[in-house]
Amino acid sequence: MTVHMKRHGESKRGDASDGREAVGGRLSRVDGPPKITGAAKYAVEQQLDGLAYAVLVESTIAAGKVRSIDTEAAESAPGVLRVLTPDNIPPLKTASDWLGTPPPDAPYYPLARDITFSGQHVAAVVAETFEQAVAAAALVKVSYDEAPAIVDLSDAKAGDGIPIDAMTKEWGDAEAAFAAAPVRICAAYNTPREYQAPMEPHGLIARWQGDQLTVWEPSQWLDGMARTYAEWFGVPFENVRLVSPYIGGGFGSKALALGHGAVAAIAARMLERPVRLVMTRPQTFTGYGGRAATRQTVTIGADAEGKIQSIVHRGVNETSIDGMWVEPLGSTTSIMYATPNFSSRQNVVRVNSVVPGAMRAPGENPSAFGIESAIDELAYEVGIDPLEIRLRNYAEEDPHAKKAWSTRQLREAYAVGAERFGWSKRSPQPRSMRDGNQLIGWGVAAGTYPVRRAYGEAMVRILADGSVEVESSSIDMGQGTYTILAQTAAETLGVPADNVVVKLGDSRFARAGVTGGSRLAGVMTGAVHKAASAALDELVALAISDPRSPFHALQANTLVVANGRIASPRGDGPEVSIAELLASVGRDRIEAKGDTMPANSTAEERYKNYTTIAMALPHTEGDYSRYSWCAHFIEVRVDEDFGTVRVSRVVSALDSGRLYNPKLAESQWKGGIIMGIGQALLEEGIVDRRHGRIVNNNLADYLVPTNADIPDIEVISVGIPDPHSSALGGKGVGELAIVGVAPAIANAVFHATGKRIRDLPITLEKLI
Ligand code: MCN
Ligand code: MOS
Repeated sequence: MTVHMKRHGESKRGDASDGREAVGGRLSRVDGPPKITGAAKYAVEQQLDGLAYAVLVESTIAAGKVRSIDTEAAESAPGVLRVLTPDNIPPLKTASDWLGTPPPDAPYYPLARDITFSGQHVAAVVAETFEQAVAAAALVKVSYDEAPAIVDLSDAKAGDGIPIDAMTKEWGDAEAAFAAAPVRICAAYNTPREYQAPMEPHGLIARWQGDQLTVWEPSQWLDGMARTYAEWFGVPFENVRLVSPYIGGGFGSKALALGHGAVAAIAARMLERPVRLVMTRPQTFTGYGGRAATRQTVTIGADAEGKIQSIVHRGVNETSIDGMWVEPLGSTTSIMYATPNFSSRQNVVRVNSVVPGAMRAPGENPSAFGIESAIDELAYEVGIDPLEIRLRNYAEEDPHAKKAWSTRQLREAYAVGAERFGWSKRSPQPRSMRDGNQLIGWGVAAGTYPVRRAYGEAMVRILADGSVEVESSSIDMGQGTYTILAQTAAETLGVPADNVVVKLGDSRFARAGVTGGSRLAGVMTGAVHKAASAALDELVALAISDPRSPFHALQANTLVVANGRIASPRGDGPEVSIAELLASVGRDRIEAKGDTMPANSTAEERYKNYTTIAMALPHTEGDYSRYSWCAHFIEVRVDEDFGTVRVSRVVSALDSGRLYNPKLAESQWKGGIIMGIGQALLEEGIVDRRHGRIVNNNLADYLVPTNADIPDIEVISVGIPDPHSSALGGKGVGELAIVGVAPAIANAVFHATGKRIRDLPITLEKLI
């Protein structure tokens, strides 16, 4: 078989005319062919001379102290170069956090003596080969003084936790309004620990050349991670280069430099050799925290028609003993429905686990499970349709910020979704629809995610052959950055997308902030548009003003560039290709670096924008409140005898504003919905209460959906361009669609069975 590879795949040349290459076109993923054929080289696949291999040794207790580490057997094992322990590694400096908060002047040891969770790095073995390192790591003997651990939120020792006052949201008098309301519901909803589980585990190769550090590491944030490495080792930011050309998924887990990275970089420095460290699958469950387990109580008071008078919400999430993670449980609760009285508060509880982390739509996702289940309960209590109750309580403005929505096509999403799903044929009573011994249930729920905005930078080059290069230290972990930036440059410059090469994943390129909070597409299409516009202006100016240009005599003040060719707007002059024009004026390139920072920004502000999240623009800044929205309509079939739940149909209508590439946005939405099905029915980190350890820390036991679990999913865009959300009118896509899936399924399960499941995942023993 011959594999014919072109940079941007095969099929689109002929598609140029149908608009696929422009912004808004359905161009296929330009990184698809290299990924499918294996040509794409992932970060840790670099072959470097003298590469040594590090393997981590992790704590087997969840609380206590390391008494001693016996490394003798490991040190004399074949091929071993060094065994690192807390006693023989140099201390690093503590790095600032992602807000850029100045760190305490305290040393940082990525190998621990004080144990606060099971799976903490305590030692590492470096050897000539990976196999030798694995074998020797098994010979490291760690003895501990064990202390009692708080295993999870339900542990009696856990207590009520610490109030996070910054999360408190209140207006009106929610308690009094609830007490006076004729219809009242109050219920508690729980979500377990969940894990990002990307295909590619965490890992890196670190190499020092003098005081220059190069790190090949899958990364959602090259500049932020480079800053952390630089601060740890006390070298200038410019001395650290992060390289991350392809990423096998992140889902929030790869945005920060982590302890294992510090260990590998220390080993590389000590040995003066490049060191590769790749986590085992079990290690990925504690190398970075998954979604925090949460508990929330939602109390709703309404009038007899189901109009909400009051919402009282109390939430708690787990965090670690020495780290802080807040999973904002009141985020969806406070904006989804109009209510004159509202109160939301949140606590965190410290448990002996790794500090929880970001996982697709942190906050909004578990928050929606609470409020979107509760509103369904209210609908049954009042006796009206679950879709109707949502419309009756539709928030015409942001009830918390008291600002107009920039755009909110949620009513349209309800209408279109209901129509496509056939919602009007739903029979209202639970257990009233069946097919043989399968109980059929139809559920609806809404979802939302804020539009996070920041400034971006990009380099655009028009080269001598007329092709275009776009460079950015942003990344593509599968969501489509390579493709949409090619489309943006192609459209702005008037060249075929096939002639655009997008280079990402190297911190030497124009800087980029974090790929998190579904902000990258909006930020980077804006930056590329700006840089490409500047390059185009320069090209046109050159064509008009350079005496050697064929357009010089035309006396035009502008020209048109389309399909890689330049002509006068009236079509009455010459017409040449970009390459011919550059040749005629003796230029081998035009280069423009553009950023969307305010023009008077200082170098310090620019650095801060790309290496911290401190400069992110609030989604309620100015006159508007900016969110993406969606409505999920889901059918489940529950086996009456066995309690097994299958999702048999999903129709979702989503408002992400203007779509840069509908094909990719649809794929993102489907991915989010699939992850939501996993969350609803399968995913749960199970804690061994004796050892405070996640027992199902592998992909055989931590269940994620496979193709057989997934029915046809129909996604429909109802967005309109939103000029307040981004330069090109798009809102966030990546995280939106997971939000609301789990409650839509739980609501469908109630409709099917009459059983309200308020603890995820909805497993069969909860139904029989
Ligand atoms: N898009 C679009 N129109 C818009 C916005 C986005 O067509 N108006 C499409 C583009 O293809 C774009 C993609 O959606 O590349 C995602 O854009 P955006 O919503 O801005 O999200 P980011 O690029 O910032 O990606 C991060 C986001 C997050 S935060 C998580 S978590 C997540 C997600 O993307 N992790 C993913 N999607 C993922 N997809 C894959 N395959 N792997 C992951 O780890
Ligand atoms: Mo996404 S959890 O913000 O990387």
